[in-house]
Amino acid sequence: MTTAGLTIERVDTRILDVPLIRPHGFATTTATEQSILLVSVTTADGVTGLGEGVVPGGPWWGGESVETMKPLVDRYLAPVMVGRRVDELAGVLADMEKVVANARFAKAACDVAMHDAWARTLGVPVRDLLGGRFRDSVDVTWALGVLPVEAAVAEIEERIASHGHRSFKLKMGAGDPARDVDRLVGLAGEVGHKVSLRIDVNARWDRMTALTHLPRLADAGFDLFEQPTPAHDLATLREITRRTGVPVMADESVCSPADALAVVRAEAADVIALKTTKLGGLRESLKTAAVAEAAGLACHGATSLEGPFGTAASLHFACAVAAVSWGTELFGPMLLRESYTTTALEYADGRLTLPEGPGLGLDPDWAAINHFTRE
Ligand code: MUC
Ligand code: MG
Repeated sequence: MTTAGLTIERVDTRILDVPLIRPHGFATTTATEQSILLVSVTTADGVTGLGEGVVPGGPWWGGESVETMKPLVDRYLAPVMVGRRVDELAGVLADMEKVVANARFAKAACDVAMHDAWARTLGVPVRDLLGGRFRDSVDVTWALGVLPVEAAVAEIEERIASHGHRSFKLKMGAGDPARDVDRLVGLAGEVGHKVSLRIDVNARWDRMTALTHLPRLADAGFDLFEQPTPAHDLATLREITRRTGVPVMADESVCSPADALAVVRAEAADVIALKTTKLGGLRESLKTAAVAEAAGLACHGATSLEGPFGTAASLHFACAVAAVSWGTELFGPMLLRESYTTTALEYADGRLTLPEGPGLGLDPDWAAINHFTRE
């Protein structure tokens, strides 16, 4: 390895469309495939690192989509990276801020690809660049889309039997709140005694709706309320935290270290959904986790339904950072009907184990990638 060899020679991007094993219903849309912007960074030494630009099912979540990310990377972010060393991450990210504001999902793909290339060049796992070994595996919560009670119970029973999951997240916010709550209270009656249940409303309820209906879910034994109300309204999030006695997780409210500080100051949540995608990558995620840890808030290793490379990046992060102490939901690759890596991530007994090997620990299956590449 030479220092000149660390220099980024090219950045390539392509959009993959990968079918899901079953439709995944969110509050305002249902996904049947996942689109992924695959960013590859290649150095003068011929080392290639990969990152994924991924949002959960489209721009409804945060305004970015693979279709917005690709031109931003191709036209604005790639020129910042080309000619720079892959170990100049802080400098490259600072220079990216001069040409592109926000666009954190797009920047995350670039940040992860650079981490992968840098770690591969050094022959170490990405975890070593994030502080080194803290844990080797993480607990994985499975998320169900919006489903009727019978179908949800059947899927939970199947996931317990097949993969040993012990915690489940249920999407809400799609229908009439009272009926939605009836549905989940019924579900809790069926399986709540043997698994942990959480909800995610994706910020779709207003204050009155949340304060009216969440107590019923608290009484039914739900263990966590994820982002019941809009991202900016920290006062309502705090009220919910105070009134229901169930931990509240901030997701849409925390897309940066500064957002985390605002949630801490407002005492608006007990847990922060730490997504390396929405936060703009691994370095910004380290800053966010530090804010949370200093304030005594737990972090949950959350997902935007990334594929294997994006999930591996979040797994390396969760295995390096003590503050990711409230489990994870890094199940994305299991929701994809097929993969595009030569080896698969190891899911067993409701847990995910860090793969061996340099970089992200996964290698691309280019034939599969070509198959899923959008023309
Ligand atoms: C979100 O809002 O948390 C994570 C799991 C899921 O079903 O949706 C994603 C995004
Ligand atoms: Mg969420």
